[in-house]
Formats: sequence, C-alpha cells, structure tokens
Amino acid sequence: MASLSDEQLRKEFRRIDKDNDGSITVNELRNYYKPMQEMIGVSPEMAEQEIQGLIKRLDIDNSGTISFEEFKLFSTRR
Ligand SMILES: [Ca+2]
Repeated sequence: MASLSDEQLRKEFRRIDKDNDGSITVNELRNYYKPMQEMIGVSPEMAEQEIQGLIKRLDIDNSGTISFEEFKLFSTRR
C-alpha cells in the first residue's frame, strides 16, 4: 500500500465501508480483514490482534470509527 493514489484509496475505503456511511467501524474492518488474514494462514487470534492494533493506529480522534481522512493519513504515512 505504499504508493496508492487518492482514487485507489477511495476504492479501497469503499470496499471496507460496507454500509457506505463514510466511516469504517471495527466490525467492517474485521469483516474485511479477517478472511484475508485467514487465507494467508494467520490464526483467528492473531488476526484479531492485528485488527485491534490497526484500529488503534487508524482511529486518530478516538471516535471508534475510521474516517476516510484517517484512512488516508495512515496509508500515506507508510
Ligand atoms: Ca461504515
């Protein structure tokens, strides 16, 4: 995810934001991320830890959800 364009980021964001309300909840992130983790052989416990870690890093204003701005900040920082 090093050099994603704004448009790519939006696409990615929309893919995770299942109900399209413009913010990603823990559940939405989990639904998106967990199957991917399991596919590459990560245990559910590890996947859950990853997800919790991601949320903590992404949710800058501690709202419990991830806005596109937060998502973008995170993606461009790496
Ligand atoms: Ca949402």
